[in-house]
Amino acid sequence: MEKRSWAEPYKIKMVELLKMTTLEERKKAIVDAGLNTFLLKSEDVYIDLLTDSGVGAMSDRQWAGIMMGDEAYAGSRNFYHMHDTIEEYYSYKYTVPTHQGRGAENILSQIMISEGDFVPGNMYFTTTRLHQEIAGGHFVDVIIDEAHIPDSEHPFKGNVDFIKLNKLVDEVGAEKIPYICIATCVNMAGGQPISLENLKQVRAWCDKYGIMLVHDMTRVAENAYFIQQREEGYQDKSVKEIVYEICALTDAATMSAKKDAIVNIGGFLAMNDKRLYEKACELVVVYEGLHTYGGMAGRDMEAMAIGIKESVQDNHMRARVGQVEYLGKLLDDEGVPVVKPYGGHAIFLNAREILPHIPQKHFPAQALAAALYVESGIRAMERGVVSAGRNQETGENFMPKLELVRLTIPRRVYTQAHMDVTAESVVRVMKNANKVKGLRFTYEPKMLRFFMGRFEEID
Ligand code: PM9
Repeated sequence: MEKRSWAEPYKIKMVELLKMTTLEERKKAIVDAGLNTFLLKSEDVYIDLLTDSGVGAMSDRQWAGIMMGDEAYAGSRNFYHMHDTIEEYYSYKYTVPTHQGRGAENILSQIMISEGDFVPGNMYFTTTRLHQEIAGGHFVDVIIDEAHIPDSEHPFKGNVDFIKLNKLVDEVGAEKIPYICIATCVNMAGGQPISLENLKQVRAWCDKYGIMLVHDMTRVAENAYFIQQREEGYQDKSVKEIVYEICALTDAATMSAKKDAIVNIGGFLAMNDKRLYEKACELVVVYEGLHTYGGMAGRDMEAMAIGIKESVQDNHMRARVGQVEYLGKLLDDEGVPVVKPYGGHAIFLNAREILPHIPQKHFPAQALAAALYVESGIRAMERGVVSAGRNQETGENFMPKLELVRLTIPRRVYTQAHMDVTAESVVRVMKNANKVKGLRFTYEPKMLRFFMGRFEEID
């Protein structure tokens, strides 16, 4: 077969210099950080694969847009540009800007959820579930079982399981379900897409029960790319067309624009219903800012409008996902256990298999992320029992089937050689896996403990 590589559709105009550290410096840095990669100083990190959130490289057009910021308190022209772009590319009629994704989740949860409600979703996300719980709701996982199996090759692990969804309605009644929250390219499952076929069925299910369909569209373009590559009937459609089709099936959306829309800060809540929009406007002025900026500067709204247009280009997506796949294949070839199929934004290491001697209660993924940093200065993120947190009612730890370390690739930032170095480092850590020790908390925050929790090794 003819080979076509995924080279980037851009060239590099400016570079950010990195500090190289010694092994001794890294050992000290990780202990100072309580063995939590979130608490490392960025300047002590060589290749930063903590997250793809707010860390993408903006284009020359986006930087030019920054200079066009209209910093009026009210009615900035950049807001209208962003608003119109969201309607044109994502279909939603009304947009309420927020400082980032969780700002939108807070407002939506406060409006929609009453004490004792249930919110089904295709796997939890940390901030999303917390806002649902703060509003008095309970999250219910309705993703297909394959999503919890790291080496299942199901092409659409983000799909909804209707047996689980129907069981929930039978048990609690449709009136206790204010909405269903569907994420595109499900983060905690390993960046796994939902198919359009499944999403259309969710739409029909919502119509049948009169339940609203909310879209966590943080990584919608990556999901659209996978649909183009994998779902029958979509090979000739552009990512842009598929993105629009996905959004048009849903009633409202929360967006962390720091991911797919390639901006350093920003998000929004968008919807088609005017009443919901009016309620959201009432709350945005309390928590975020006026309804025409919601916590963002004019320049940031401009960068977002431009970023949205760039994010749905087929060439961009091919290179974006191509780079993630490139890292996945390197690791796979070396026998490193990773979540399959490869995700859209990250490669997830299966810490259970890499560190079989550490039981889940001693946080193998947290320990693996710390060990990788010490080995080479690469910063990854735990996505296992620490991230899952505790059941707010029983106080027990959630014990997720997936105990993963996420190597998250920022958009348009690192080169193929950085991916090579990353894969080599993971292999070296794996070869010395028996030296990695389990951990315990020395400080455990009550909420979102993965951000600021501190740990020590258990001898
Ligand atoms: N995701 C990530 O690194 C950043 C914070 S959590 C470590 O993956 C989804 C699917 C997300 C997400 C953030 C948010 C919240 C909502 N939904 O971070 O508030 O992946 O902009 O968005 C992170 P904000």
